[in-house]
Parts: sequence; C-alpha cells; structure tokens
Amino acid sequence: MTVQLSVRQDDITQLAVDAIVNAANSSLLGGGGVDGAIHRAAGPELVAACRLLNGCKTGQAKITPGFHLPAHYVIHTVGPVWNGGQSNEQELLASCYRESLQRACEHDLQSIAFPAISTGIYGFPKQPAAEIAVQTVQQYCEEKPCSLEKVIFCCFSGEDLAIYKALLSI
Ligand code: AR6
Repeated sequence: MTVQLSVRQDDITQLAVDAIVNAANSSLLGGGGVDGAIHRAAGPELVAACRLLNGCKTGQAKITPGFHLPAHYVIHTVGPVWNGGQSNEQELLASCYRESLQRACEHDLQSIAFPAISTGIYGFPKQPAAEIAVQTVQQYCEEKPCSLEKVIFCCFSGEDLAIYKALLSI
C-alpha cells in the first residue's frame, strides 16, 4: 500500500483523522499557536492526560487520546527552537516527523495530519522546514511498512499551502 501525501489549508483541530500532531513545548502542558488551539478544542481532559506523560524532549513524540476533537488521538511533538541553523535544528525537526509517524504506526493508525512544526513561535524558516517535513515523511513511508494510508500537511496560511503544493508537485 503506498501512502498518500496531501496538503490542505485548514484549522487542524477540525480534521476528522485518526491523529493530529501538536507542535507542543517540552512541558506538554499547553501554550500558544496550534498547541493552544488543540488544547481549547480537546477540552481540559487533554492537559490532564498530558500531565501524566512527564514532558517530552525536543525531537520526541508522545500520544494521547483526542478527547473532544474530531481526531481520535493527538501526537504531541516538540520541535526545535530556530537558532540560526547551527544547533542541529534540521535533524531535530526531521526527528519530530519520524517519531510522530512511529507513534501513529504503533497504534495502527491509518491517517495523520501535521501542522508546520516549529515554523511559528519557534521561528524555523518555512521553506526549509517544509522541505524537511516532506522529505522525512516520504522517506519514512518508503522505508518502513506501516499502517498509515494518508498523511496530510495541514497549512494554516496560504503561504505555507503554496510551499507544500510546490514541493509535492500538486
Ligand atoms: N491549525 C493548523 N496550523 C496552525 C494552527 C491551527 N489551528 N494554529 C497555528 N498553526 P506554532 P511552533 C500553524 O507557533 O513554532 C506554542 O506556544 C502556525 O501558523 O503553533 O512549533 C507551544 O506550546 C505555524 O505554521 O508552533 C510551543 O511553546 C505552525 O502551526 C511553541 O508554541 C506552528 O506554529 C511551539 O512553536
């Protein structure tokens, strides 16, 4: 089964997929940006579940139920803070995508949606971040047979949508 990669411009909290990915911080206790939106939409049960996880290191990913979200699960990953590109940010960002896919496969999930991890508050430049996202997902799906059938890159802005469309040639 080949995995279908697609892009859409949307609010990720509205997507009825098996899992949405949260661009969290290492406390996993909520924040601004997409993290804040996901916690608001999922309800207070989400932060209660996150409290049991003992935080998360940069480049790692942990999974919880989606509670009041249309998505069944939330995969929380912590992207790198952009620091000029000399602090292993690229490899850490790639790790976020790989680890999130790994959590999805461990739970036998078929569909997952990613936001543009690290490209908001954490300041990772959008174009190289999208290149890493697409390349890492493509490589993972080619190399590791797993349950996933659909991977969606969920863009909040039109600018991101254009970048991902060009990368995916659609
Ligand atoms: N749906 C989809 N994408 C969104 C949404 C949404 N509802 N809201 C924002 N984005 P950011 P980061 C996009 O800042 O850079 C939090 O405080 C946004 O336009 O959410 O990884 C955490 O707690 C951008 O393209 O995450 C951390 O402290 C992308 O999501 C910190 O921010 C990521 O932007 C993480 O920063």
